[in-house]
Amino acid sequence: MAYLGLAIYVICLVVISEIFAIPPKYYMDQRCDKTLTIGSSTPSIRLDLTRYSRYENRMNCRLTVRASNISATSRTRLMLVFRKIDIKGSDFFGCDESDDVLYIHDGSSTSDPPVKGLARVLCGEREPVGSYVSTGDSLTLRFKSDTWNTDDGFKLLITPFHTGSCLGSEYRCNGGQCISGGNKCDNYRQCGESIDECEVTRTLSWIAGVVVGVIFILVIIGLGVFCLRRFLRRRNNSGGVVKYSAAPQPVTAPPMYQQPGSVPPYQQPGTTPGYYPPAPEPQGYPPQNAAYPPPYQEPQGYPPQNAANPPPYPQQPQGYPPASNPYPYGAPMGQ
Ligand SMILES: [Ca+2]
Ligand SMILES: [Ca+2]
Repeated sequence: MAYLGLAIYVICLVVISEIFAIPPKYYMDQRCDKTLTIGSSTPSIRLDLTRYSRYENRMNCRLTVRASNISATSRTRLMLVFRKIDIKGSDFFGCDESDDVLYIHDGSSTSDPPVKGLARVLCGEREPVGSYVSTGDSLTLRFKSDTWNTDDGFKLLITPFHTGSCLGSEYRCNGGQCISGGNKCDNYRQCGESIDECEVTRTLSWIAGVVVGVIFILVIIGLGVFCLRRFLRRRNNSGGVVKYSAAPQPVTAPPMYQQPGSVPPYQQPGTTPGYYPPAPEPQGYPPQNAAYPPPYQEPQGYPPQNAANPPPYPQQPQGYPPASNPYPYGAPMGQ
């Protein structure tokens, strides 16, 4: 819990520095062909190539950064530290100036020489280690990109400094540079080393890195297990794979069919010695307690006895001729 609390403290420090822009952040692609002056009250600045995740194609941007020079004791030179660089070209064996590259000149013009210690052309993903200083009060950066394939760009930390005797409010780097005391313990390494950061800050940063790394690994493992179980469940549901259990399960025999009135086979008592359970009572048809079939009903006669209006029985047909005149056309001969 103690480590977690320290990690939260460092994370909060980073979040607060981002919210309040400490040190202030500038984006080079928003200040092309301009000069950015760092005031005497500004301990240092952050300079990113772009605020977006990737820079644009066909860039040709130049920016001069200058330290204010208002008195003889002012911090009139600039110290440069790389926080990140991601400028990948098509040539994996070196920087090709026809691809995406960065130039940093020691002066206010692109015709000035590169900063001492840095290559004339910068690219790749491995940021130069340590700090690099100007001889004057200015640095000029130029970034150019070709027509395809972009990357993250770069992130720099630029700090005004002077040499000689440091004031009480200043901090001295190992290289003898006097920087503003406001740079101390702010979670940014303006000296290019860790000496301008407090011991506790470095420890907390290391712990926070470990905690974040462990959480990241656990999340990756959890996602992997979740995806694997989901995949296996889908495959089993599709019927393509028969799922076997770890231990064999007993198979239940199907129920034996019983002929009505017969004795089930293999249960003939008395054929061999031993105990035989009584044979089950054969089930007749219909079962005695079955609700179906319904009881026999007396057929209904015709006409129904309880009919309301039974039709009359047909009358006896009338004879012809009538009995009162048996010979309407005359008596037969001989009578
Ligand atoms: Ca490119
Ligand atoms: Ca610092």
